Order: sequence, then structure tokens, then C-alpha cells
Amino acid sequence: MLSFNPKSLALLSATLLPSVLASPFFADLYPRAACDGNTASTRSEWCDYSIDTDYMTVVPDTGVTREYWLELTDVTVAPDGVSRSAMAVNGSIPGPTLFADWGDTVVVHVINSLTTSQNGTSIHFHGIRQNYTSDQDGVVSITQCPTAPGSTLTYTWKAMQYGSTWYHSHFALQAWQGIFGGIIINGPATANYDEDKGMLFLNDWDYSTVDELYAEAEASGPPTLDTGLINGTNIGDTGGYRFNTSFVSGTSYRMRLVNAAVDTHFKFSIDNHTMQVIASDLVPITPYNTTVLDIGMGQRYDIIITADQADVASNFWMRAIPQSSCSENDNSDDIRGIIYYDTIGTPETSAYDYTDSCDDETANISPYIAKTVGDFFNSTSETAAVSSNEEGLFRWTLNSTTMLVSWEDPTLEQVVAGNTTYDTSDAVLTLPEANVWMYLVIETTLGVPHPIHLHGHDFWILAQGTGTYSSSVTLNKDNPPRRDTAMLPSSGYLVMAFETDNPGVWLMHCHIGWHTSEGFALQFVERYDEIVSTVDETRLTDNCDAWETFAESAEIEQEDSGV
Ligand SMILES: *[C@@H]1O[C@H](CO)[C@@H](O)[C@H](O)[C@H]1NC(C)=O
Ligand SMILES: *[C@@H]1O[C@H](CO)[C@@H](O)[C@H](O)[C@H]1NC(C)=O
Ligand SMILES: *[C@@H]1O[C@H](CO)[C@@H](O)[C@H](O)[C@H]1NC(C)=O
Ligand SMILES: *[C@@H]1O[C@H](CO)[C@@H](O)[C@H](O)[C@H]1NC(C)=O
Ligand SMILES: *[C@@H]1O[C@H](CO)[C@@H](O)[C@H](O)[C@H]1NC(C)=O
Ligand SMILES: *[C@@H]1O[C@H](CO)[C@@H](O)[C@H](O)[C@H]1NC(C)=O
Ligand SMILES: *[C@@H]1O[C@H](CO)[C@@H](O)[C@H](O)[C@H]1NC(C)=O
Ligand SMILES: *[C@@H]1O[C@H](CO)[C@@H](O)[C@H](O)[C@H]1NC(C)=O
Ligand SMILES: *[C@@H]1O[C@H](CO)[C@@H](O)[C@H](O)[C@H]1NC(C)=O
Ligand SMILES: *[C@@H]1O[C@H](CO)[C@@H](O)[C@H](O)[C@H]1NC(C)=O
Ligand SMILES: [Cu+2]
Repeated sequence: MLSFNPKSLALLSATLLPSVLASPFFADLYPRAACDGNTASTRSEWCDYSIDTDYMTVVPDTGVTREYWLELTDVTVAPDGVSRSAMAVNGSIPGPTLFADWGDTVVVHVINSLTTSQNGTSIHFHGIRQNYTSDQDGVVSITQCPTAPGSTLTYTWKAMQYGSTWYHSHFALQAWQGIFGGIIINGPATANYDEDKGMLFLNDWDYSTVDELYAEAEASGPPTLDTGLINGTNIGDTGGYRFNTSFVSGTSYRMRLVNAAVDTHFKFSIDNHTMQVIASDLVPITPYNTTVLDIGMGQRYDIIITADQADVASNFWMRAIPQSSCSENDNSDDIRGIIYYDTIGTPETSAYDYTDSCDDETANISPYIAKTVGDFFNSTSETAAVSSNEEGLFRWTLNSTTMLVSWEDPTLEQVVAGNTTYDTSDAVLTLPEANVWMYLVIETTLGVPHPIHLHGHDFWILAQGTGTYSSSVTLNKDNPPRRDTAMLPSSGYLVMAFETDNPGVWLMHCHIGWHTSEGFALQFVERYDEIVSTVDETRLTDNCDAWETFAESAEIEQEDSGV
């Protein structure tokens, strides 16, 4: 194979041509190593690889390890001027962004210093495939015990995909107390852009903590939240400031959107600008243009915006608009940021028209690396519903089962112990057969949409619609959208497919925080016989031992689903 190293060429030209230093390529914000595989005008390239490489089967071996330390603490914050208690990673919400190159090994040491709240923790790397590394998936009760206050747990995984995602706590409602941050894995892209603006988090936010709100959520239904944040900031009654970023006319910018809300579906837009969408979750797609983008909880979109509106105005609103079809927010019209060309001021621009809805972008999405879905080897369906438990608290069910798993007894530990039976409330589906297609239909007759997230796999969306699913519904098997989070429409169905190509224990759940805690989840025990050999047993056991010692002495009670 002809090998050509653009990095050495770039360095050579840089020494010869100082003007190159001012080019957008060098203006990229991020530390890069191994493979500086592209420039503003060659984003499809990546050293010996490219956007045409089938990243699902081929991964560069960079030999590089990226090591991070993340410390979780109890904090008091005032992201919009209003002060409340929260939790943060290294003191900030969002926490620090983790950077890697495609093919790097990522090592993250998570230090639990939540000594005031006495909360356990775990960190999940959302959408990361965890190929044969289920024990690094960071889900309490499933792949690990909670990490006790005062303890540290190290996660190690290979960056087999590239693009934008996030890490977040997978312990109780802690992700929405502020324990989250971005992950950027550098790689090729399906369209060119000049500069990378990095992560852009969309959050809902309340002046009560999520733990306080949960009491209301499970007793009387989802609470109306006070407001929302764009990348951790907004204006409130007593202060704050708006997220803002400057544009240079003619330059194109990449932004990496994440919906990190507990219970809000957003439509995102920038007045008078068009967004070119290049990836959905960690999947590069054939680019398409839109002015209003639907983003469900847990979903990500990589967008490119060309600064081509300087003659219209200097200041434009960026908007994250909660959709009232899904949930209520008291500050729906004012979750905004500012894009400015010259000097910052208050924008006077108006919003694009939209119809309130919690739609998915499915119809627009065509994965760039095309795949055909094979016929199913196994298939099943699950009906989502809600009922009240003995205490009169809401619990979500899938085929009448609400997940109830124990922090101190993770499924992986049961598998390591050789256990082959599970309690009904573990909500386990076993997938013993290797490399076959599983189809799963999720249905609901209730008028509530749910963002469904699967761990350890990207899944293919074979069908998604309203009404009752029947065999007359056409399944799209010819390169349908694939991603890790998709909407189950209200009073409708979602038909997902995935290959049993990753031994492990994998959670599937609704990404609405209240619903996860209320048991809207199931787990796949995939290729049981091969799981044990993928587990670092000492790490698993030591972390559980520390948790048990702590939980006993602090008399910790688990009141939620366990995930
Ligand atoms: C996933 O891991 C398995 C086992 O180590 C390996 O055979 C396979 O090649 C890996 N997949 C990719 C895409 O690297
Ligand atoms: C986070 O804080 C720890 C110390 O608590 C520090 O060692 C580490 O470098 C910080 N990490 C990042 C990514 O800033
Ligand atoms: C975690 O900390 C919060 C805030 O102090 C508290 O309300 C909650 O009960 C704690 N949760 C657990 C499970 O320890
Ligand atoms: C959003 O916040 C993260 C974390 O602080 C930061 O890395 C990123 O640059 C910010 N995004 C933008 C677009 O400024
Ligand atoms: C713009 O953002 C900066 C922080 O990056 C902040 O200090 C400033 O107040 C913001 N401007 C407005 C008008 O909100
Ligand atoms: C989308 O917008 C970009 C940038 O404005 C433009 O270059 C491209 O041709 C547009 N693509 C489509 C499919 O309209
Ligand atoms: C800016 O956007 C608004 C709302 O979509 C539209 O009415 C207006 O015509 C646009 N202005 C220009 C100059 O394109
Ligand atoms: C759930 O119930 C449906 C309808 O009774 C049934 O067809 C399906 O097999 C059940 N799924 C599981 C995993 O038991
Ligand atoms: C094995 O599973 C059964 C049923 O869920 C449970 O009662 C038992 O405690 C488990 N044993 C171990 C060692 O996890
Ligand atoms: C098929 O899937 C069901 C779960 O829906 C599981 O119980 C069964 O073991 C699977 N069978 C095979 C052969 O994979
Ligand atoms: Cu839900």
C-alpha cells in the first residue's frame, strides 16, 4: 500500500511558509498526536485511512494512550445567576472534554470525591462501542458496583469510532446533577470545514436538584423544569450570561451538539443560518442541510455552519427550544446563545418557523459507510407502559417488567460467578448465538415519546412510526440510519436491529432520567460463554468490596431501578 504522511508534509510547509501557520488547520483548538490526517480542505482524509474506511471493521493502531484524571465533587453553582447545589467534574459543568484520535487507547481515572453528598458513582462513555470490554461500560448494577466516595476507578477502552460523544454518570440521577462532559475523537469527516468550535451541550435546568424533583416525578409525573442551559450557561432573573461565540464572515465552523437534558427534547437552530449535518451520534452520514434540527436526549449531531450572514446583521440568536409535546419548561423561549460577527450585542433576529413535536431526524439520515441489514435470526417485541407500584409511585415497564437491579450485585459479577439464571426483575434477554441479527420491536400505546439508547452497539432503525406495529409495516434494511439513540414515537413503534458481535452485558433504556430511574430498561446478556474472559475480575471485585464496606457503614439505601 502506498503510504503518504500528510503530517510531515504539513510540518515541512509550515517551516517554509509562515502563512500556513495562520490557516484554519493550525487554528484547531485541540491537541493532536499520531495522525494529523487532514486540513480544512481535506477533511475526508486520515493518513492511511479515510472517510471511506469501514470503521466498523477497520481501526487504526496508533499505539497512543490518552490518559485522563477526572475528579467528581459536590459544588455550588449559579450557571444562570441563580445559586444551587450540584455536582461537577473537575469543578465545571460541563466537565473537561476528553480528546483522542481514532485508534487511540483512552484511559480515564475517575476519582470520587463526592464526600458531602456521600454519593457512589460510575462513568459511562455514551455510544462508545466497548468492543469486548463490557466491564468498562460504567453502568452501576450491570457492569460494576458504584465507586464509593474516596475511591478511584480506572476505565480503559479503544477509540474504534470517531466523532462526538459524551461521558456521564450512570449512577441514579447524577448525570443531571452535572456529572458529564464531552468526548471528541478526531478522525475524517464527510464535509470540509475551517474551524472546530468543539462541544455544545444543551441542558434543561432547575433551581431544585434532580433528587428533589424525582420525588415529584415518581409521585405525580414529570415536573415542569425552570429553564435550560447552552453549554452550561444562560441568563436568569438574577444574572448569568449567554453562551456566545464569534464568527468571521466566510469561515465555516464545526459544532458538536449533545442533548444532555434529563427530560427535554430540543429543536436547535441559529437564526438566518443553515446547518450542514455530517454525523448522527458516532456515525458519519451523507451531509444534509437543515435550518431546524430535532435532538432527543442522549443524541448527538455534528453540524457545520458557514458564516454567510454578515450582511443581514451582526448578532444572531442561537436557540434550543424545548418541545412541549414532550415536557414542559417555564423558560421555553429564552434558552438562547449569541452568534456575533463584529461586536457582541443583543440580537434582534427572529426564529425559523417550526411545528412543536418530538420528531427524529431519521428521514434525513443516510450513513456514509453503507450497510445492509441481514434477515433476523431472533426477534422479539416489548411493550412500554407505566403503572403505579405498591407505594403509589410510577414505574415504567417493558412487557410488564420494571427493571430492579442492585448496586451491590452487578450482572457482570453474576456472570463471572457462573450464574445462568436471573430474577424476572433483572429484565434480562439472553443472546447466546454469535454474529446473528437480533430484531427488537419496542411499542407503546401511550402518548409519550422515549429516546431509546442501547449500550455496546450502534443499532439500525428498521422502522419508526405511529400506530400499532404489524407485519405489514415495511422494514428498511437498505442502509437505514444507524446510531445509539433513537426516538420511540408517542403511541408508536421503533424497530431496531443489531448484530450479536460484542460479548457482554449491555443495558438498553429510555434516556429520560426519570424513566431510567423508574425502571424503563432491560439488559442483554450477549454471548454468555465468552463474557468472563473479557472481564478484569480484580478490578470488578475490588470496586465492589469498597462499595459494600462504604454502603454498610453509611447505611445507604437504594430507592430507584438501580440503573
Ligand atoms: C473487537 O474485538 C475482537 C476481539 O478482540 C476482535 O477480534 C475484533 O477485531 C475487534 N473489532 C474491531 C473492529 O477491531
Ligand atoms: C482534573 O483534576 C485532576 C485533579 O483533581 C487533575 O489531575 C487533572 O489533570 C484534571 N483533568 C483535566 C482533564 O483537566
Ligand atoms: C446523592 O446526593 C444527593 C445530593 O446530596 C442526595 O439528595 C441523594 O440522596 C444522594 N443519592 C444517593 C443514592 O446517595
Ligand atoms: C463548551 O464547553 C466545553 C467544556 O467547557 C468546551 O470545551 C467547549 O469549547 C465549549 N463549546 C464552545 C462551542 O465554546
Ligand atoms: C459572552 O461570553 C463570555 C464568556 O465566554 C461572557 O463573559 C460574556 O458575558 C458573554 N456575553 C454576553 C453578552 O452574555
Ligand atoms: C448545504 O450547505 C452547504 C454550505 O452552505 C453547501 O455547500 C451545500 O451545497 C449544501 N448542500 C445541499 C445538499 O444543499
Ligand atoms: C432572517 O430570518 C427571518 C426568520 O426566518 C426571516 O424572516 C428573514 O427574512 C431573514 N432575513 C434575511 C435578510 O434573510
Ligand atoms: C413480550 O410480549 C409480546 C406480546 O405478548 C411477545 O410477543 C414477546 O415475545 C414478549 N417478549 C419477551 C422478551 O418476552
Ligand atoms: C444467581 O441468580 C439467582 C437468581 O437471580 C440469585 O438468587 C443468586 O443469588 C445468584 N447467585 C449469584 C452468585 O449471583
Ligand atoms: C432469542 O431471544 C430471546 C429474547 O427475546 C432469548 O430468550 C433467546 O435465548 C434467544 N434465542 C437465541 C437462540 O438467540
Ligand atoms: Cu422514557
